[in-house]
Amino acid sequence: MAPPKTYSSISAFHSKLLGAKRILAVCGAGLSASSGLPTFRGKGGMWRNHEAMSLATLDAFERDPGLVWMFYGYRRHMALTVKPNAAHYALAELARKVPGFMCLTQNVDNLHIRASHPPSQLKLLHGSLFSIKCTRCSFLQPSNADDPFCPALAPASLPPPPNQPHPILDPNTPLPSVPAQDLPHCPKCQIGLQRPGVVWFGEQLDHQMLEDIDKWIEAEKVDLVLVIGTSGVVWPAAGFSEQARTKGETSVVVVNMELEEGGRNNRPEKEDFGFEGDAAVLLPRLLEPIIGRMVVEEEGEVRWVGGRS
Ligand code: BV8
Repeated sequence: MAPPKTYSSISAFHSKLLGAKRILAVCGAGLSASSGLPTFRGKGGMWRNHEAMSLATLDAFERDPGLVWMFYGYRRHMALTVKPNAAHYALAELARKVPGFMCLTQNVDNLHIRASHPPSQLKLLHGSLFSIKCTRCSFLQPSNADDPFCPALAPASLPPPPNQPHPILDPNTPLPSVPAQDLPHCPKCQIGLQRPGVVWFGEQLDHQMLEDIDKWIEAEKVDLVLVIGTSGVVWPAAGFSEQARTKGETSVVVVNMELEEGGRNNRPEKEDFGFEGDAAVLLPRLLEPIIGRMVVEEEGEVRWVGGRS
């Protein structure tokens, strides 16, 4: 792995970090990439022979709920088989050390939560694979990690043969069609089909959450915005860093495997920073003056040494 190319000096960033009282983070799929979860760009953008984004719509679900549930059954299974990485733990520790830190994530994989990120400093912009809601009465099950979610979705949770891709990913292997009656129905109204508690394209984000984020950004100037592992293509998530900048004297810090990649509002201002490389390698280094160094105990317990008390 090539050493991260830094377009900015880490020491200059560290002095900015140590003076920062209010920090916002906007995270995307790149944050979970080194945990082993595909991003939406490149080959990760396709599921079998479907555009992943085309399956993340109410239309697709109404057209073929079995196919869309197989897609989400697979992503739930994958998210359960991987672990949070050092970047998730670094952000969680930053939240414990900096009360003025707020983390906005587009990721629905629950890895921030499994890294014990304080819930009051975390906003799940696009929901979670592990909350389930009724398409008819909106009855919500906030946390369900059944894998498979129901017997009909078992093919999506099969362990792949060693060193081979998951059989379900092979578009040449026919996907068992799942009739709607075999799909999960609402335990409350007994009628509605259940769906993953994620925000699909064309659907509004949670209104109260958007209001809370707006209030947090507008309350006081934001010193730093960390834009981590996101292509900045999806709205309204892509707009928060510029909104924070409007309060003035804000440095936007992009952490991405490809800094030059298009999409993101790439007009770095002189106070901004850019660090190119794996977020799981870069974030612990960038946040070290505050969070210290991560130590993983035998049983996998994570603790921090050093840093700001
Ligand atoms: C809405 C949940 C009101 C489901 C998701 C304004 C302009 C244009 C379009 C719109 C607009 N306003 C609204 C729209 C429409 C649409 C939109 O933004 N379309 C885009 C595609 C143009 N937005 C919506 O529909 C939103 N709703 O606006 O409602 C409304 C309604 C109708 C019409 C108008 C208004 C709802 C959007 C939410 C959709 N749900 N997820 C699911 O996951 O299945 S979005 C989903 O895709 C993710 O959550 C995420 O947001 C997005 C993927 O983006 P990224 O996370 O950035 O991932 P990506 O793969 O693209 O990039 C990865 C990056 O990481 C890359 O830069 C790569 O270089 C980097 N990387 C890779 N490895 C690493 C790394 N970096 C560091 N380390 C590594 N190791």
